[in-house]
Amino acid sequence: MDRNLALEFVRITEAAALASSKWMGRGDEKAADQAAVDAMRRAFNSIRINGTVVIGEGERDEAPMLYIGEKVGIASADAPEVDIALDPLEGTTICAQGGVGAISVIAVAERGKFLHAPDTYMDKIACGPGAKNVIDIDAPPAVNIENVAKALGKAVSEVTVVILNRPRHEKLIAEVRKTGARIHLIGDGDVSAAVATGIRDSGIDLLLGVGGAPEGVISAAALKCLGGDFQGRLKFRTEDERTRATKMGVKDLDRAFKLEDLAPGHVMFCATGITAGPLLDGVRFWPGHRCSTQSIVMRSATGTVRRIEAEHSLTLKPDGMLLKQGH
Ligand code: VTB
Repeated sequence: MDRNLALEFVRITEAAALASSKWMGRGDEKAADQAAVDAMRRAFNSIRINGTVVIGEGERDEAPMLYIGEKVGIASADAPEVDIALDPLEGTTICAQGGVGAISVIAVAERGKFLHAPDTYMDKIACGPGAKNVIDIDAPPAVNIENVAKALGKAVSEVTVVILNRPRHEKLIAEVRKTGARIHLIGDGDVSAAVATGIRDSGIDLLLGVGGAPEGVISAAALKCLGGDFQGRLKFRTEDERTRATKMGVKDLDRAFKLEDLAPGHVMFCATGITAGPLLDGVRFWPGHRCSTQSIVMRSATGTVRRIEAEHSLTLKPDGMLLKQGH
Protein backbone atom coordinates (compact mmCIF):
# COMPACT_ATOMS: atom_id res chain seq x y z
CA MET A 1 0.00 0.00 0.00
CA ASP A 2 1.35 3.37 -1.00
CA ARG A 3 2.72 5.35 1.88
CA ASN A 4 1.25 8.64 0.76
CA LEU A 5 -2.17 7.08 0.83
CA ALA A 6 -2.17 7.05 4.61
CA LEU A 7 -1.87 10.81 4.67
CA GLU A 8 -4.70 11.11 2.17
CA PHE A 9 -7.02 9.08 4.36
CA VAL A 10 -6.51 11.36 7.31
CA ARG A 11 -8.12 14.18 5.37
CA ILE A 12 -11.22 12.03 5.17
CA THR A 13 -11.44 11.37 8.90
CA GLU A 14 -10.70 15.05 9.54
CA ALA A 15 -13.64 16.04 7.34
CA ALA A 16 -15.99 13.66 9.12
CA ALA A 17 -14.76 14.77 12.54
CA LEU A 18 -15.21 18.44 11.70
CA ALA A 19 -18.72 17.88 10.39
CA SER A 20 -19.94 15.88 13.38
CA SER A 21 -18.19 18.04 15.97
CA LYS A 22 -20.75 20.73 15.24
CA TRP A 23 -23.30 18.39 16.83
CA MET A 24 -21.38 17.78 20.05
CA GLY A 25 -23.64 17.80 23.06
CA ARG A 26 -26.74 18.73 21.12
CA GLY A 27 -28.47 15.48 21.97
CA ASP A 28 -29.10 14.50 18.37
CA GLU A 29 -27.25 11.25 17.60
CA LYS A 30 -28.78 10.87 14.18
CA ALA A 31 -27.76 14.32 13.00
CA ALA A 32 -24.23 13.90 14.36
CA ASP A 33 -23.86 10.58 12.57
CA GLN A 34 -25.40 11.84 9.34
CA ALA A 35 -23.05 14.81 9.27
CA ALA A 36 -20.05 12.49 9.66
CA VAL A 37 -21.30 10.05 7.03
CA ASP A 38 -22.03 12.79 4.48
CA ALA A 39 -18.65 14.44 4.98
CA MET A 40 -16.74 11.16 4.83
CA ARG A 41 -18.56 10.02 1.71
CA ARG A 42 -17.83 13.33 0.00
CA ALA A 43 -14.18 13.32 1.04
CA PHE A 44 -13.64 9.89 -0.54
CA ASN A 45 -14.24 11.57 -3.90
CA SER A 46 -10.87 13.29 -3.64
CA ILE A 47 -8.73 10.20 -3.28
CA ARG A 48 -7.36 7.94 -6.03
CA ILE A 49 -8.20 4.40 -4.99
CA ASN A 50 -10.26 1.48 -6.17
CA GLY A 51 -11.82 1.17 -2.75
CA THR A 52 -14.53 -1.18 -1.53
CA VAL A 53 -16.26 -0.67 1.79
CA VAL A 54 -16.22 -4.01 3.62
CA ILE A 55 -17.13 -2.67 7.04
CA GLY A 56 -19.35 0.36 6.96
CA GLU A 57 -22.71 1.83 7.81
CA GLY A 58 -24.63 -1.37 7.17
CA GLU A 59 -26.12 -3.39 4.33
CA ARG A 60 -26.98 -1.65 1.08
CA ASP A 61 -30.73 -1.76 1.76
CA GLU A 62 -30.37 -0.11 5.16
CA ALA A 63 -27.64 2.47 4.53
CA PRO A 64 -27.75 4.87 1.58
CA MET A 65 -24.07 5.73 1.93
CA LEU A 66 -20.87 3.93 2.88
CA TYR A 67 -22.72 0.63 2.85
CA ILE A 68 -20.97 -2.72 2.64
CA GLY A 69 -19.88 -3.30 -0.94
CA GLU A 70 -19.97 0.35 -1.97
CA LYS A 71 -17.13 1.43 -4.26
CA VAL A 72 -15.37 4.57 -3.07
CA GLY A 73 -12.58 6.78 -4.40
CA ILE A 74 -11.61 7.96 -7.85
CA ALA A 75 -11.25 4.63 -9.60
CA SER A 76 -8.57 4.07 -12.22
CA ALA A 77 -6.54 1.19 -13.60
CA ASP A 78 -3.36 2.27 -11.80
CA ALA A 79 -5.00 3.13 -8.45
CA PRO A 80 -4.53 0.64 -5.60
CA GLU A 81 -7.22 -1.96 -4.88
CA VAL A 82 -8.08 -1.65 -1.22
CA ASP A 83 -10.74 -2.78 1.21
CA ILE A 84 -11.98 -0.24 3.68
CA ALA A 85 -13.37 -0.61 7.18
CA LEU A 86 -14.80 2.63 8.44
CA ASP A 87 -16.84 4.31 11.10
CA PRO A 88 -17.46 7.99 10.34
CA LEU A 89 -18.58 8.56 13.94
CA GLU A 90 -17.58 5.86 16.42
CA GLY A 91 -19.47 6.87 19.54
CA THR A 92 -22.64 8.59 18.34
CA THR A 93 -23.97 8.82 21.90
CA ILE A 94 -20.65 10.20 23.11
CA CYS A 95 -20.80 12.93 20.49
CA ALA A 96 -24.46 13.72 21.14
CA GLN A 97 -23.76 14.02 24.87
CA GLY A 98 -20.37 15.72 24.61
CA GLY A 99 -18.76 12.75 26.35
CA VAL A 100 -15.31 11.20 26.17
CA GLY A 101 -13.59 9.66 23.15
CA ALA A 102 -15.73 9.94 20.01
CA ILE A 103 -13.59 9.44 16.91
CA SER A 104 -13.87 9.20 13.16
CA VAL A 105 -11.97 6.20 11.87
CA ILE A 106 -10.82 4.38 8.73
CA ALA A 107 -8.79 1.19 8.46
CA VAL A 108 -7.49 -0.01 5.10
CA ALA A 109 -6.27 -3.42 3.96
CA GLU A 110 -5.29 -5.05 0.72
CA ARG A 111 -8.25 -6.41 -1.23
CA GLY A 112 -9.91 -9.42 0.38
CA LYS A 113 -7.96 -9.38 3.62
CA PHE A 114 -10.20 -7.99 6.35
CA LEU A 115 -12.57 -10.38 8.07
CA HIS A 116 -16.03 -9.42 6.88
CA ALA A 117 -17.46 -9.08 10.35
CA PRO A 118 -21.24 -9.16 10.63
CA ASP A 119 -23.07 -6.55 12.66
CA THR A 120 -23.13 -8.62 15.82
CA TYR A 121 -21.35 -8.46 19.14
CA MET A 122 -17.79 -9.55 19.69
CA ASP A 123 -16.05 -10.54 22.90
CA LYS A 124 -12.75 -8.66 22.80
CA ILE A 125 -9.39 -8.49 24.46
CA ALA A 126 -6.80 -5.88 23.45
CA CYS A 127 -3.40 -4.80 24.72
CA GLY A 128 -0.34 -2.84 23.66
CA PRO A 129 3.09 -4.09 22.50
CA GLY A 130 4.37 -4.61 26.05
CA ALA A 131 1.82 -7.34 26.73
CA LYS A 132 1.67 -8.87 23.28
CA ASN A 133 1.82 -12.69 23.34
CA VAL A 134 0.54 -13.00 26.91
CA ILE A 135 -3.16 -12.33 26.44
CA ASP A 136 -5.63 -15.11 25.67
CA ILE A 137 -9.33 -14.54 25.08
CA ASP A 138 -10.06 -18.00 26.46
CA ALA A 139 -8.30 -17.38 29.78
CA PRO A 140 -10.17 -15.95 32.77
CA PRO A 141 -9.79 -12.17 33.33
CA ALA A 142 -7.67 -12.75 36.45
CA VAL A 143 -5.13 -14.77 34.46
CA ASN A 144 -4.94 -12.20 31.68
CA ILE A 145 -4.51 -9.36 34.13
CA GLU A 146 -1.83 -11.20 36.06
CA ASN A 147 0.07 -11.97 32.84
CA VAL A 148 -0.26 -8.42 31.57
CA ALA A 149 1.00 -7.08 34.90
CA LYS A 150 4.01 -9.38 34.73
CA ALA A 151 4.77 -8.49 31.12
CA LEU A 152 4.57 -4.77 31.87
CA GLY A 153 6.56 -5.00 35.09
CA LYS A 154 3.65 -3.68 37.11
CA ALA A 155 1.76 -4.82 40.17
CA VAL A 156 -1.76 -6.06 39.38
CA SER A 157 -3.08 -3.04 41.31
CA GLU A 158 -1.25 -0.80 38.83
CA VAL A 159 -2.88 -2.31 35.75
CA THR A 160 -5.79 -0.35 34.24
CA VAL A 161 -8.49 -2.29 32.44
CA VAL A 162 -11.05 -0.53 30.28
CA ILE A 163 -14.54 -2.03 30.09
CA LEU A 164 -17.80 -0.83 28.53
CA ASN A 165 -20.23 0.00 31.32
CA ARG A 166 -23.04 -2.41 30.49
CA PRO A 167 -25.22 -4.78 32.52
CA ARG A 168 -23.80 -7.64 30.44
CA HIS A 169 -20.40 -6.94 32.01
CA GLU A 170 -21.52 -7.21 35.63
CA LYS A 171 -19.75 -10.53 36.14
CA LEU A 172 -16.64 -9.40 34.25
CA ILE A 173 -16.39 -6.19 36.28
CA ALA A 174 -16.78 -8.15 39.55
CA GLU A 175 -14.04 -10.56 38.49
CA VAL A 176 -11.67 -7.77 37.53
CA ARG A 177 -12.39 -5.93 40.81
CA LYS A 178 -11.51 -9.08 42.69
CA THR A 179 -8.02 -9.04 41.21
CA GLY A 180 -7.41 -5.53 42.56
CA ALA A 181 -6.74 -4.07 39.11
CA ARG A 182 -7.96 -0.56 38.31
CA ILE A 183 -10.97 -0.22 36.02
CA HIS A 184 -11.86 2.55 33.62
CA LEU A 185 -15.55 2.15 32.81
CA ILE A 186 -16.61 3.78 29.57
CA GLY A 187 -20.12 4.56 28.37
CA ASP A 188 -19.36 3.93 24.70
CA GLY A 189 -16.55 3.95 22.18
CA ASP A 190 -14.55 0.79 22.58
CA VAL A 191 -12.52 1.41 19.41
CA SER A 192 -10.67 4.38 20.85
CA ALA A 193 -10.33 2.47 24.14
CA ALA A 194 -8.89 -0.60 22.40
CA VAL A 195 -6.46 1.49 20.38
CA ALA A 196 -5.46 3.39 23.52
CA THR A 197 -4.09 0.16 25.04
CA GLY A 198 -1.37 0.40 22.38
CA ILE A 199 -0.46 3.99 23.19
CA ARG A 200 2.18 4.32 25.90
CA ASP A 201 0.86 7.36 27.68
CA SER A 202 -2.87 6.61 27.45
CA GLY A 203 -3.01 5.16 30.94
CA ILE A 204 -4.88 2.09 29.67
CA ASP A 205 -3.28 -1.36 29.65
CA LEU A 206 -6.00 -3.80 28.68
CA LEU A 207 -9.47 -3.83 27.14
CA LEU A 208 -11.93 -6.57 28.05
CA GLY A 209 -15.56 -7.19 27.19
CA VAL A 210 -18.20 -7.31 24.52
CA GLY A 211 -18.75 -4.58 21.91
CA GLY A 212 -19.51 -4.38 18.20
CA ALA A 213 -17.86 -6.95 15.92
CA PRO A 214 -17.17 -4.65 12.94
CA GLU A 215 -15.40 -2.26 15.28
CA GLY A 216 -13.34 -5.21 16.51
CA VAL A 217 -11.80 -5.54 13.05
CA ILE A 218 -11.01 -1.82 12.98
CA SER A 219 -9.40 -2.07 16.44
CA ALA A 220 -7.37 -5.10 15.34
CA ALA A 221 -5.99 -3.13 12.38
CA ALA A 222 -4.87 -0.34 14.69
CA LEU A 223 -3.23 -2.68 17.17
CA LYS A 224 -1.41 -4.42 14.36
CA CYS A 225 0.14 -1.08 13.38
CA LEU A 226 1.01 -0.39 17.02
CA GLY A 227 2.56 -3.82 17.58
CA GLY A 228 -0.06 -4.71 20.16
CA ASP A 229 -2.51 -7.57 20.20
CA PHE A 230 -6.23 -8.10 19.75
CA GLN A 231 -8.38 -11.20 19.87
CA GLY A 232 -12.12 -11.54 19.41
CA ARG A 233 -14.93 -14.05 19.34
CA LEU A 234 -18.28 -13.33 17.71
CA LYS A 235 -21.26 -13.32 20.06
CA PHE A 236 -24.61 -14.04 18.51
CA ARG A 237 -27.96 -13.15 20.04
CA THR A 238 -30.16 -14.83 17.47
CA GLU A 239 -30.07 -17.60 14.89
CA ASP A 240 -30.59 -14.90 12.27
CA GLU A 241 -27.30 -13.28 13.27
CA ARG A 242 -25.52 -16.60 12.85
CA THR A 243 -27.03 -16.98 9.38
CA ARG A 244 -25.91 -13.48 8.45
CA ALA A 245 -22.38 -14.21 9.58
CA THR A 246 -22.27 -17.35 7.46
CA LYS A 247 -23.59 -15.39 4.49
CA MET A 248 -20.80 -12.87 4.93
CA GLY A 249 -18.28 -15.66 4.61
CA VAL A 250 -17.41 -16.41 8.25
CA LYS A 251 -16.62 -20.12 8.23
CA ASP A 252 -16.18 -21.01 11.88
CA LEU A 253 -18.70 -18.95 13.84
CA ASP A 254 -17.38 -19.87 17.27
CA ARG A 255 -13.72 -19.44 16.58
CA ALA A 256 -11.46 -17.22 18.66
CA PHE A 257 -10.10 -14.86 16.02
CA LYS A 258 -6.50 -13.77 16.40
CA LEU A 259 -5.25 -10.44 15.17
CA GLU A 260 -3.94 -12.04 11.98
CA ASP A 261 -7.38 -13.56 11.25
CA LEU A 262 -9.09 -10.20 11.55
CA ALA A 263 -6.58 -7.93 9.83
CA PRO A 264 -4.02 -9.91 7.81
CA GLY A 265 -1.45 -8.43 5.43
CA HIS A 266 -0.43 -4.79 5.33
CA VAL A 267 -2.96 -2.52 6.96
CA MET A 268 -3.28 1.15 7.60
CA PHE A 269 -5.26 2.99 10.24
CA CYS A 270 -6.21 6.57 10.75
CA ALA A 271 -8.51 8.31 13.19
CA THR A 272 -9.41 11.88 14.08
CA GLY A 273 -10.73 12.87 17.49
CA ILE A 274 -14.19 14.40 17.69
CA THR A 275 -14.51 14.73 21.46
CA ALA A 276 -11.41 14.52 23.67
CA GLY A 277 -10.45 11.07 24.93
CA PRO A 278 -7.50 8.92 25.98
CA LEU A 279 -6.43 8.46 22.36
CA LEU A 280 -6.96 11.84 20.77
CA ASP A 281 -7.95 15.42 21.49
CA GLY A 282 -11.32 16.49 20.21
CA VAL A 283 -12.07 19.19 17.66
CA ARG A 284 -11.43 22.58 19.18
CA PHE A 285 -12.85 25.85 17.97
CA TRP A 286 -10.75 29.00 17.95
CA PRO A 287 -11.53 32.67 17.44
CA GLY A 288 -11.74 33.77 13.82
CA HIS A 289 -13.71 30.73 12.60
CA ARG A 290 -10.75 28.42 12.88
CA CYS A 291 -10.58 25.04 14.51
CA SER A 292 -8.05 22.29 15.17
CA THR A 293 -8.06 18.54 14.88
CA GLN A 294 -5.77 15.85 16.17
CA SER A 295 -5.36 12.62 14.24
CA ILE A 296 -3.31 9.48 14.40
CA VAL A 297 -2.07 7.77 11.25
CA MET A 298 -0.18 4.52 11.14
CA ARG A 299 0.88 1.71 8.86
CA SER A 300 1.71 -1.85 9.81
CA ALA A 301 4.40 -2.17 7.11
CA THR A 302 6.68 0.32 8.82
CA GLY A 303 5.22 0.68 12.30
CA THR A 304 5.36 4.46 11.98
CA VAL A 305 2.83 6.21 14.18
CA ARG A 306 2.13 9.82 13.29
CA ARG A 307 0.09 12.30 15.19
CA ILE A 308 -1.19 15.02 12.97
CA GLU A 309 -2.29 18.33 14.37
CA ALA A 310 -4.17 20.43 11.86
CA GLU A 311 -5.68 23.85 12.01
CA HIS A 312 -8.57 24.48 9.67
CA SER A 313 -10.28 27.57 8.39
CA LEU A 314 -14.01 27.14 8.72
CA THR A 315 -14.66 29.84 6.17
CA LEU A 316 -12.43 28.48 3.38
CA LYS A 317 -12.96 24.72 3.62
CA PRO A 318 -15.95 23.12 1.99
CA ASP A 319 -16.73 21.36 5.25
CA GLY A 320 -16.23 24.63 7.02
CA MET A 321 -18.87 26.17 4.80
CA LEU A 322 -21.15 23.35 5.73
CA LEU A 323 -20.53 24.02 9.39
CA LYS A 324 -21.23 27.71 8.96
CA GLN A 325 -24.49 27.15 7.15
CA GLY A 326 -25.47 24.88 10.01
CA HIS A 327 -28.53 22.71 10.06
C1 VTB B 1 -21.31 0.14 21.86
C2 VTB B 1 -20.33 1.24 21.49
C3 VTB B 1 -19.08 0.65 20.97
O1 VTB B 1 -20.29 -1.25 20.22
O2 VTB B 1 -20.85 -0.56 22.93
C4 VTB B 1 -21.53 -0.87 20.76
O3 VTB B 1 -20.04 2.03 22.55
C5 VTB B 1 -22.35 -2.06 21.16
O4 VTB B 1 -22.75 -2.15 22.50
O5 VTB B 1 -18.13 1.64 20.70
P1 VTB B 1 -24.23 -1.82 23.02
O6 VTB B 1 -25.22 -2.51 22.13
O7 VTB B 1 -24.31 -2.32 24.41
O8 VTB B 1 -24.38 -0.31 22.99
C6 VTB B 1 -19.44 -0.20 19.80
O9 VTB B 1 -20.10 0.59 18.88
C7 VTB B 1 -18.24 -0.73 19.05
O10 VTB B 1 -17.71 -1.83 19.52
